[in-house]
Amino acid sequence: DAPSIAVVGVTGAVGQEFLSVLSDRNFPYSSIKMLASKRSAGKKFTFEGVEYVVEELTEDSFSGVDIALFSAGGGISKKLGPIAAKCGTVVVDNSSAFRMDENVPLVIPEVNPEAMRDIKLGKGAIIANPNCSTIICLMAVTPLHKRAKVLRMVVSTYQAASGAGAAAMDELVQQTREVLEGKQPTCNIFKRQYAFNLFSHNAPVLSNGYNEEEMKLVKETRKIWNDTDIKVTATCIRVPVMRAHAESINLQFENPLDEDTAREILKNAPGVVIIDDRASNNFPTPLEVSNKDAVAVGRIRRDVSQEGNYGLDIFVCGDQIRKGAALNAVQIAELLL
Ligand code: 2RA
Repeated sequence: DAPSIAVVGVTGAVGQEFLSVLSDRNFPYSSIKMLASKRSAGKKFTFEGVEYVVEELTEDSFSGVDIALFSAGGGISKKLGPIAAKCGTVVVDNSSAFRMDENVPLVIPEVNPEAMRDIKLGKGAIIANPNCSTIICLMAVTPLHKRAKVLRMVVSTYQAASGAGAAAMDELVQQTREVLEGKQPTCNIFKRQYAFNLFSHNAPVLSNGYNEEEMKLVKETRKIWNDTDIKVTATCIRVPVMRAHAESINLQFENPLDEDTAREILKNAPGVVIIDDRASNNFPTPLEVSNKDAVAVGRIRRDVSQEGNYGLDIFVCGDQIRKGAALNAVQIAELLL
């Protein structure tokens, strides 16, 4: 029979998207618990024709819960994820808390479903949702990797406000309005003007000069592809876009892969659409992929800086809240049914 589920962090941007995706995909559930911080407890809202009251998240929230979708920050996941798992709940965690834990599968259902083959409903576990920029990148690159084996990947990301939460999206709108009205922009989230500007991703910068967002791409790719040799480097930039990330990706293959074959592979790739019309200069844009499930790929072309067909450049856009977080997590939950 249908599992009982809980949504942790239900009032946040990803939490709300969990509900949209569950409904869009007719995910079967016997009951659903809406969990959030004390601050949000008591809020009422309707989901699928039923009025729910947000309950305060506590250590006792998970008894009888089969699947819990978490998106309430790493601290909450670290504290309550293991407690939920001990209760027999399968936790699908959108935070970075457990992604690199060797006992926790890091899963993109179209890419490495086998990583979670030992996890069954009724036996508690934690499954980690990869970082949004990793999901969007690997949705496009993995089908090519499976054919020609990527040796090196160079990624430049253009990341939307949504990656920093609903408040950042609101502030982007507010700043844009303020700047257009000649006022001083309100800078609470990023402590700098974001409207009509872009800046190196706000994640902490590490001793090697990379920021945490860039190292997530490096490390998560190696874990998901189960390949510690793959060479990855990344530069992550925050851009004034609402909810979809864009990524410029350069690939070096072990075996030759021409651009037409690459296009053919991507045309048949699950969860991917091609927007690649050179004549009309029409390629993926964040706006076009926003609120959609598919990752869009374009600018597919041989890398002229590499010999023969050993190099390829592509440009990818994907919705950060949907496939980058909520949809991927619900697809993971679907694999448990
Ligand atoms: C960002 N990837 O875009 C992060 C959010 N998880 O900031």
